[in-house]
Amino acid sequence: MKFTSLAVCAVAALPALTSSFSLTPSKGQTGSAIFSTSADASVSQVERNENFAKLAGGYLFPEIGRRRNAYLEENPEMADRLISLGIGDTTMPIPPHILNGLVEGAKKLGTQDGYSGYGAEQGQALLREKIAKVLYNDLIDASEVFVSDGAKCDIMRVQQMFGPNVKSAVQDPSYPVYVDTSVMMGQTGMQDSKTMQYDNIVYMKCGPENGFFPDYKSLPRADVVYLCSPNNPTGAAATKEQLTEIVELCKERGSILVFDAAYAPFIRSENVPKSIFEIEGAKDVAIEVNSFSKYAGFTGVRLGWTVVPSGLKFKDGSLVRDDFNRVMTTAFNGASNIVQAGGLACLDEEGQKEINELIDYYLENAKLLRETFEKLGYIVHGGIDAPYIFVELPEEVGGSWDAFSMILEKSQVVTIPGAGFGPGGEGFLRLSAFAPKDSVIEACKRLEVTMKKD
Ligand code: PGU
Repeated sequence: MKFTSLAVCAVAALPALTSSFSLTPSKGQTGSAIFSTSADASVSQVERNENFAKLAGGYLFPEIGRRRNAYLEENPEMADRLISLGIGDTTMPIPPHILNGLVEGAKKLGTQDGYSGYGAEQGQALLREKIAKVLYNDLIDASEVFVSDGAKCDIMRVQQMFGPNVKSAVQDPSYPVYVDTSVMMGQTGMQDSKTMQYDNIVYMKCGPENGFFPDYKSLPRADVVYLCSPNNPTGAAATKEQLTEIVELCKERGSILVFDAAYAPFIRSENVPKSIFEIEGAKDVAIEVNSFSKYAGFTGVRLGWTVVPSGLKFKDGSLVRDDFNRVMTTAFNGASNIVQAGGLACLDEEGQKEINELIDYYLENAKLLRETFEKLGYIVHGGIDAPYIFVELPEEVGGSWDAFSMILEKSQVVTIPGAGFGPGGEGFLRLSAFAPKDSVIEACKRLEVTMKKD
């Protein structure tokens, strides 16, 4: 493996963005003056939200896209060779029964009887009931389910509900939305340029040494604890014992657990809960965000849900569900009625069967990726109950952004550097199994050459 000859970008974490938009100065202006002169008609008198100025760079995934595009601009002949194992975006078409649900949902809108306008902001009653029954075995009630346009959007809404005065704890590394939205909400101070951590966030280190599960007990208390299982980016799936421990701890410390179960259908192992509500006492401490994105190839269709238990209370005794309902009714107008029809189709027997087949397909890809790196002598995590594999990089690589650049340049395979998920991700590389099987096989062939150890 040779890293030295490459013009790699040696940054430890996500660097500040150079905008990919072309800002053309208007007549008579110089390029630099466009940002600074008060004579510029486009400069308002509105103060910038200071929290946005704290964000250290752009959002991770567009930054990956920007680097891929920059590479292709310089090497247009490589366009056809490029394989994306970067962003976790589904590639398989929506299977027939679920697709039919969407089509029928759309057709209904063309009939007088079937037409519907603004839906219930919390989602259609039938879909909420089916989610509670089929996915939670009635461990929760339909009235605790809020249907939405996706888990990412719900994480921001949960943050809006909590507001600026809470302290959040995140797994490190973690899906960057938890930290970025905490910063946007004003919960944090600045990012320390050495540790790459934001002030007033509790970073719960998750590495091979603790089985990628946080040791919350030994860390300062937080008001809100974000936990994702199966995990993005590490691919680790928490056991029943681990989840029981964190639920008990949150109860003891008076924290609210926000459990992100977006990858739940990938769980195939025994003793790995698909929902936090399988854990005794979880309804006293936890909210669960979830999504149809990875279940059914709905990343572009957009459908998710959040479960807020009816008994969960804030310190003053008020109900968390009431405030979340206030956010949903005020700033959301219900998921698309067409899409909710697709969601219903996902939850009947045929839909469930189609979903399982899709998941099997991606898990097979994950296995191929895992085996490729293992054969080369790397330590590989994840990829068993999750669509991501997390590869330990040898020290001589220099950094995960270096590895990202090297693989892009030498193999034309897009990956995600672990450092993009927080400082704890440095030294790792995430590869996504969401890709056509042929592409994964081809990527594995190329990686066998590029990642060969000397
Ligand atoms: N939660 C987790 C843990 C995720 O990894 C993702 C997507 C979501 C929620 C988003 O769910 P939606 O229901 O589709 O909103 N993670 C992908 C996509 C990244 C992004 O944020 O655009 C990934 O590659 O990590």
